[in-house]
Order: sequence, then structure tokens, then C-alpha cells
Amino acid sequence: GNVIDDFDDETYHDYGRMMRFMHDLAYHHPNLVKVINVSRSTENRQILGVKISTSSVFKPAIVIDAGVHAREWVAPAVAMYIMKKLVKSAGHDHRLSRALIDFDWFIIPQVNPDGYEYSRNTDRLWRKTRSRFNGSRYCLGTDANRNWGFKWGEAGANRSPCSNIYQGAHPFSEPEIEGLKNFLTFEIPDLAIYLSLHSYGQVWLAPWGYTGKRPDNFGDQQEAARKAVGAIRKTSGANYTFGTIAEVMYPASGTSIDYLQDKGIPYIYGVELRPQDTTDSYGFNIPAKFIKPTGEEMLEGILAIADHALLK
Ligand code: ING
Ligand code: ZN
Repeated sequence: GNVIDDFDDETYHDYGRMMRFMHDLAYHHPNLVKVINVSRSTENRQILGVKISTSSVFKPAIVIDAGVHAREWVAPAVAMYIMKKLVKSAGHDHRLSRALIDFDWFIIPQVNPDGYEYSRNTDRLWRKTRSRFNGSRYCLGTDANRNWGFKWGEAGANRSPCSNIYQGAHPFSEPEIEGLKNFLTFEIPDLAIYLSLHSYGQVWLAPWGYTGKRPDNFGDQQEAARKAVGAIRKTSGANYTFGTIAEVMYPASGTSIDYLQDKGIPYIYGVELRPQDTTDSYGFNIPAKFIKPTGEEMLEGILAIADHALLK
């Protein structure tokens, strides 16, 4: 084998292993892959991603982030699966090569590395970052998906640092999120498609989260999402439901989804990956053998969105 094949798709790797793999990809595919520096965490871990691109001219971008919530381990694993698959398929698989010609791909698999390592080593069900604010002696961490500066602190967020949906001391208080926002704003001139990977429940989510109302372009977003959900079903048989965050899940303010919708990005989705069951199954502890099928179906879903976006 080689260092690329040796990265096991069926293991929940630690943060350091994932970052090494991204450096390996860039080293062995210098004309296709670059490691990008997105931000640093509270505990000073680097938040890295890869840019996969066949040209030095900017193209419309697809951005995929994962690991915003620490315990949702399948999400970073799926992000790693997708980047490996794309790079290995370049110049071999026609459809994926095409997708690399049409778009610049940015994959940021570990937005919350401090939380992820804490979930691995100390508290499996940890969700938040690991920041600490004055006034909170006992409770650490902010919900990184309540910290964005659009409708911050409204419905579905909490002001108590002890809450699992704590919004943070102020918008973009988390260096992880401030850095990601700046990266998206200043380093990506034409953001066409943004997906944030979470788990679990098998739900394909569109804006808004802060209100039950639907955005003006909901019809087009829904059309694209229906194609994605259809492609997933065709790939694996898995059933994903679609709707807005507030409609299908619950109100949630300060998410990346709402922030980017407000900025006018055309295709923005949050995806709750496998498993589906909310009562009696694996939940966040989905076994590693499900990484591959979840990654395969998710890649098909994203390609369906990409096809749709190209037609517009
Ligand atoms: N669920 C999300 C949450 O932040 C969500 C709902 C997902 C909102 C994707 C926006 C984007 O509460 C989980 N599982 O964290
Ligand atoms: Zn989540």
C-alpha cells in the first residue's frame, strides 16, 4: 500500500492522525491538494482543511465542514472519506473528475478539535468547544453552532455557560468559529454550496433555524435537496428526510446555516448523518463499519446538489 491507501476509512481516527493524512494528501498530490489554515482552537490546535482544485483560477466553491459538535464522530470520518475518495478518483472516475473541474472543493473535517479530543479521551458525549468565560467557574464550552453572528441568542440558544446549547459570551466568541467565518468571507470569492455535517437522524436541513419561516429561495433549495435525498436512497437505500431546521428539528439561532443564508449563498445545508433511529440504536456511537456507506451516500447527495447548481 501507500500512505494514502493506508488511511483506514473504517476507523475513528484521532485529530492528529486526520491532520497528518491531509498533509500526506497534499505532499503526494501537489497539483491537486493544498492544506489550508482556517483557524486555531482555544487549546491552540490548528484547524486545517484541504483545498482540492484542478486550477489556480478560482472556481465556484463547495465547502464541507464537519466536527462542529465533538461527539458526532461519524461526521469528521465522512469528511475524511470524501476527501480521500475525490483525490483518488481524480483522472480516473469520470463523474468525480468532472466535479473537480466544475468546482473548487474545500473540506474542513475538524472545526472543533478540542471538543473532539475531549470526547475521545474524557467524556464521550461532549458537544461544545472547550472555552472558558469569566463568570463561569464550573461550566466550560460554547455550542459552536449557536455562536454565529446572525440572530445570535434568539430562539433555541441558551445564555447559561452550563447549557449544552450555550451561545457564547458574544457572537463569534469562539476562535474556531471566528476563524471559519473569516476564512469563508475572505478566502472564498464564490461560495456556491456549503454543507455542515452533523449526526444523527438522517435529515437534510435547509435554513432557517431561528424562525419557522422559509427563506425566499426555499423552493430552489428544496428542489436541489430532493435530488440529493433521491441520490442517497438510490445509492444505499437510506432514507433522509428534508425540511428547514426549525420545521424538522427545532428552533436554533446562531448556526452557520442561517449566517450564510443571510449572506446570500445559494445552496446551504446542514446534514444529520446516520443513524436514523432516535430511540433504540447506536446514536452518536455508530460503529466504524458504517463510515464508508455513510460517506458513499453523502458524496452522491453532494454531487446531486452540484449538478443542480450547475444547471442554474
Ligand atoms: N443538530 C443541530 C444543532 O446544532 C443543526 C441542528 C444541524 C442545525 C445542522 C444547523 C445545521 O442542534 C445537531 N445534531 O447538532
Ligand atoms: Zn451537531
